[in-house]
Amino acid sequence: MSVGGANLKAMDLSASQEFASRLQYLEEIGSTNTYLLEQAKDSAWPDFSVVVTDNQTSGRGRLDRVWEAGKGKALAVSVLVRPVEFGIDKYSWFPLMAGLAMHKTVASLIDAGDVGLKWPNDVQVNGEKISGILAEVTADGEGVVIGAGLNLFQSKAELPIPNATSLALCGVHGFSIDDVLVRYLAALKNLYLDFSDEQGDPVKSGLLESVIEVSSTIGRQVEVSLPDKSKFIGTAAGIDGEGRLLVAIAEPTEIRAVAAGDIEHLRQ
Ligand code: BT5
Repeated sequence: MSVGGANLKAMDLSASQEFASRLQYLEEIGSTNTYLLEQAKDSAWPDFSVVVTDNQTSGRGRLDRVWEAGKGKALAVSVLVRPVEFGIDKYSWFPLMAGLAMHKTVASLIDAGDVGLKWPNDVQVNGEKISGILAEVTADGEGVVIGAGLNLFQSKAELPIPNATSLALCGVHGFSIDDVLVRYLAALKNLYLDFSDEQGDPVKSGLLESVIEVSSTIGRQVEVSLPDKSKFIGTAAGIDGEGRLLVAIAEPTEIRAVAAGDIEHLRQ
């Protein structure tokens, strides 16, 4: 077992340590995902290795976007999984699984507020983004680095977009990084083990049902922006067995399955 040595002593992560096969705390890093993708080339980083910082200087979002959080203000965590019970065709479930784990984390901490999972994996409180997920396949195609950012201590002025929030802004105070991280890792590990036990079957493992249960997207009118920049409006009707969002269109009447893209919740 390896830990972050001297760095880890500066930050007590003893509760979180229990859930990681290897845990490294970094005082500063460009991107925990980039770092762990590089480390993943080495088998000394086993399944469920974790890298964490509260000072990520070049955080990455999906589709080359940026994740921004000031020093000491947010949690950035990346988890390396090397599944043996199922193959790459099931990897599309990791972002949703991580979003669900983060949803559980946030919901367990805040007293009041509506916590929702906006497809595919933004956690929002009262419609404001508190967490984002970026999952990336390792160079050998046999693993995934699941990155998550969670806003902890930012004031409104310290957040990069107006439609964002932090745990502090939701009235959660007096917690340590370890308090938050242990909830996320425990939730993610449970979901991952259940999913592995069922060879990556989202129905038998209960993952699909749990994701649908906390989804704030299903049932809403949404505008979908596809990676090719085309857009359409419809009603989010469900999530299929591959984690795709099913959107019902009126004209022509059809259901479209969206694998990758951005969703805007429209007012009903
Ligand atoms: C995400 O992308 O939300 C994925 C964010 C993943 C960050 C983690 S931190 C650990 C790991 N290491 C990394 O380098 N990344 C991962 P996306 O859905 O594309 O959303 C990006 C958009 O969210 C930006 O364009 C902003 O509009 C907004 N945004 C950026 N920073 C934010 C923040 N701190 N809070 C809320 N919204 C933010």
